[in-house]
Amino acid sequence: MDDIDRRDFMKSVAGATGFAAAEPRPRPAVEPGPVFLSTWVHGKAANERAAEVFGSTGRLLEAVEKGINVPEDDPKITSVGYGGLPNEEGEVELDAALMDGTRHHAGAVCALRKIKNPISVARLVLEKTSHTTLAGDGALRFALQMGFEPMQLLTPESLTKWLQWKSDPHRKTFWVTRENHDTIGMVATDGKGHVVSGCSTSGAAWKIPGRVGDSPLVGCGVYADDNVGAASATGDGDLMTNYCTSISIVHYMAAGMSPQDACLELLRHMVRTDAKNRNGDCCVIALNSRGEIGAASMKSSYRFPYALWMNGESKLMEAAALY
Ligand code: SD4
Repeated sequence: MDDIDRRDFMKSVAGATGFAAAEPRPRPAVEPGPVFLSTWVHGKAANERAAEVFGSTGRLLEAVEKGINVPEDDPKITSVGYGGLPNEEGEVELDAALMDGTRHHAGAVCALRKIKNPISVARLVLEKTSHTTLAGDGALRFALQMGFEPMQLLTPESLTKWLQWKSDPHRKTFWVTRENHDTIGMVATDGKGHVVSGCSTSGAAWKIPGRVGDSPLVGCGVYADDNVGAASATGDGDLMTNYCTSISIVHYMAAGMSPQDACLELLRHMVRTDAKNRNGDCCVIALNSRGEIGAASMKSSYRFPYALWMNGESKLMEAAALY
């Protein structure tokens, strides 16, 4: 197919799907410099570490990985890595994914036990194998082969919380409803058009063992394409997985929307298909390869703080809410 035919073909596919084809965009006259955008308050320290690593190595994928390691290592954060709340049997199972917008390829791990840095294991799936996703025992065996140290991921605090939950005869379970939140999602650009998306979580607390949320799924918790931008998501993964949130946002940006409009449009689309989604816990972040950013949550009652590192400045912001 020559170039013109290919463009027409991409446009007709885009029309049929409602999405525009991702054609390379012209670079801006003034490069924006690196930008790091992360979910939640703990995203601030993660961004700062990522910016530091990027400053010393110039490697964006590594910067996002090391940034995400910060909340993974922090036992006080009960939704990510060490100290993350366990499944209903009291075992911590972690999900993570890292996607490189240049290679258009990701590495991911699901339901990984005993290893506190799933994002680093996900990076090695990307770098050292021809696979994209490893799950469960296989993911653990791979991590051990790569030299990761197994450890008890429950902290005294998370064990106490699990015991309290377990002893409550009226406890909520995922056989009925759900609870617990946070997760780290990070999207970044080097300021020269390269983008990366990463996400790491212990998922829904008290989940049914083996449950996989949206975070490690390519197109859901992460998506990155240098021709357009990158997105990530946090909230109710059992809901958001059904909307392939991150790839949808990137496709909205490819169709010409700003990252902010693309985030809001994804949430609007969720409500158009099912009005009950107005009450969903859904938060998304995005940036385009020109360094413009967006962040949105479905409802203002579920406040969504996010963290931005740009031009050497690190700050916390509050996302726009649709309702
Ligand atoms: C999940 N989306 O496993 C994750 C959890 C999360 O804010 O992001 N909570 O469903």
